[in-house]
Amino acid sequence: MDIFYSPEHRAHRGEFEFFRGELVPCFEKPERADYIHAALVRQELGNIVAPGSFPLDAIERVHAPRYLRFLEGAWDEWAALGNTRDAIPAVWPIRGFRHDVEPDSFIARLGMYSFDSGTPFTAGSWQAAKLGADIALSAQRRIAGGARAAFALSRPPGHHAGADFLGGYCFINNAAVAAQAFIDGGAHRVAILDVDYHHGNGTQSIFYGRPDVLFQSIHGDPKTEYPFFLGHADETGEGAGAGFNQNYPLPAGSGNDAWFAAFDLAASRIRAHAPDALVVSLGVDTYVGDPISKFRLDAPEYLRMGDAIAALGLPTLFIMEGGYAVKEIGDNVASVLRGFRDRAG
Ligand code: OKP
Ligand code: ZN
Repeated sequence: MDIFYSPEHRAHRGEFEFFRGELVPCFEKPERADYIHAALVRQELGNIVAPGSFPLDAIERVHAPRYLRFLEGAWDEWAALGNTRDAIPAVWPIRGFRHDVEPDSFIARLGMYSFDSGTPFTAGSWQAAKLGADIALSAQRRIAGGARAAFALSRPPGHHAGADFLGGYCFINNAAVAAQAFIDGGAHRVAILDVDYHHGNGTQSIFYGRPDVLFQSIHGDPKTEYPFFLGHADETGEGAGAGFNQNYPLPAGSGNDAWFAAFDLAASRIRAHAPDALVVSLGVDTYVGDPISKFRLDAPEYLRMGDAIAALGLPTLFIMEGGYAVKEIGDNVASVLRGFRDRAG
């Protein structure tokens, strides 16, 4: 399958994030994509293809224009204030605060458009996030043009980003942008399967009221796991979207069997939806060796995961999300693609 990639992802390079009261080097670092790229080339899993560039319109189909304008100008604004270090949000308008008045203060606007302090905004964050969306759209076009599968190899990830907020290392929701592009290209129904360890709160919120894009997410139980405030089993969609969202929260410590039991439930929902295309939010932070996550999937399970996804028999767009065991991330992602290829041909 074609692998859409650009080394320009390195433009986004956060310095520090808070971890247990300390500033530590960011877990979401450029080496992640470099290691994946190297493993896919080494294992000859596909041709590396440079992405095209798309107008912002396709991104504005799922993100608020004023949020994108803010992201696009954020670094210049921050730098004009005399700053050289990353911008990290520190104040948020929670319950009872106003959301209708956009403040003039940069740090207040950064807070308004974010939900955590773990997502540094750096000099190249906008460029890398926009490139990630271009990679997702390029891969989506390949599938719309008849390919069985494609892989959008990008960072930063996207599934925590909502219509008008960033967080969880995410700025633009690449999976949502791609799913919407399928719909805009004439697809009647799309399914998104989110296998990242963390609940895809951004993706869920974008499609929560819609019946055309089914969302299925297997993740650490938000009662104890990030992003904490969304991702419970009773969130099943609203209005016209009622019944088109399913979450499969599993306790921290869950292993292979529990994970694949949840996968089977998600797979039958996807089959029942009969989508024209499947978007996979591919995080491999379910791996037993992941430093910030608590599932216990062993390396060979990623082959099985790819095989099980291929068995759905759908045009499949893989989009890179999380995975922080950097030394193993390449082989784990390669295993998913190899498992897929060995079944799908
Ligand atoms: C992004 B993705 C560590 C606390 C957790 C946020 C995790 C975001 C994960 N300092 N920080 O879903 O892999
Ligand atoms: Zn994750």
